[in-house]
Amino acid sequence: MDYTFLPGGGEGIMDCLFCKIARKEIPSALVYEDDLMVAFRDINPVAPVHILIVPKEHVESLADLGEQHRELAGHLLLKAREIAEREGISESGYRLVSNCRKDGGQEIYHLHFHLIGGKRLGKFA
Ligand code: D5M
Repeated sequence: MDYTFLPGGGEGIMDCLFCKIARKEIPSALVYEDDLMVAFRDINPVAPVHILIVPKEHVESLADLGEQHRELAGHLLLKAREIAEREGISESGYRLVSNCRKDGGQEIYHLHFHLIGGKRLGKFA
């Protein structure tokens, strides 16, 4: 199959690191999975809890979400809340953030939310 039509110079479904993690081709510390998403621990945690919430569909960033992703977007948010509860950080609080494109500091061009908590977090830059 020809994936060169995809944005990002051909970097897409086959090459994408988070697609590979979702397909279990690369191991991860998985904390949750269903038909639409996976959640796994960030390899470089910035807090005691640092989990990545990742759709299985290859959407590049928050800026690339469309009307067709309405259900998926809601699902990711509600599951993030559930996972936070399961991780025991719901009462003390946490941060859910998605770095979007260059100025947002996005490194992996597959949509993801960082669920970060377990300590008092500093304010934004
Ligand atoms: O965040 C990308 C995040 O992805 C960053 O916090 C490191 C994390 N990362 C990179 N490779 C892996 C693997 N293999 N497992 C788990 N976590 C990983 P961004 O918002 O794009 O800067």
